[in-house]
Amino acid sequence: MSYDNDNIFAKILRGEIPSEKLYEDEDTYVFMDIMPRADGHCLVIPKTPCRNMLDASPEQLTACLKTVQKLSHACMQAFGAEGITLQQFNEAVGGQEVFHLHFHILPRHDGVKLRP
Ligand code: DGP
Repeated sequence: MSYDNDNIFAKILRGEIPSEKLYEDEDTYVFMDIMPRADGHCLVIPKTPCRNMLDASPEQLTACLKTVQKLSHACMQAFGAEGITLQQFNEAVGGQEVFHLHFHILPRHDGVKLRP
């Protein structure tokens, strides 16, 4: 499967579409999900082209997961969360809608279900 340079997250990385940035480093970018299923729902993406986890290099996965852990701690503190749900979809049949690798960070509170 190929990488489409015109996917929405590639446009966000190029600054062609606005995003609510939470964090950035040399390898990764984090921004709020436009359709949040929990307070603080954000997305971690690599800055380099990558269709999904199946297409990722070890370096891209390592960089993303380091940022996922860092931002999970930050979200726990910022949103007073008691836990984190991670979600990551691969290919349309696996639930993927935007074809640039991303990890959903979903801060969780006791008794509060994820919004649909
Ligand atoms: P999925 O590929 O199934 O993980 O879904 C893509 C997610 O990306 C979904 O939760 C909504 C979010 N999303 C889609 N378009 C935009 C956008 O333009 N901006 C932001 N911030 N999030 C988006």
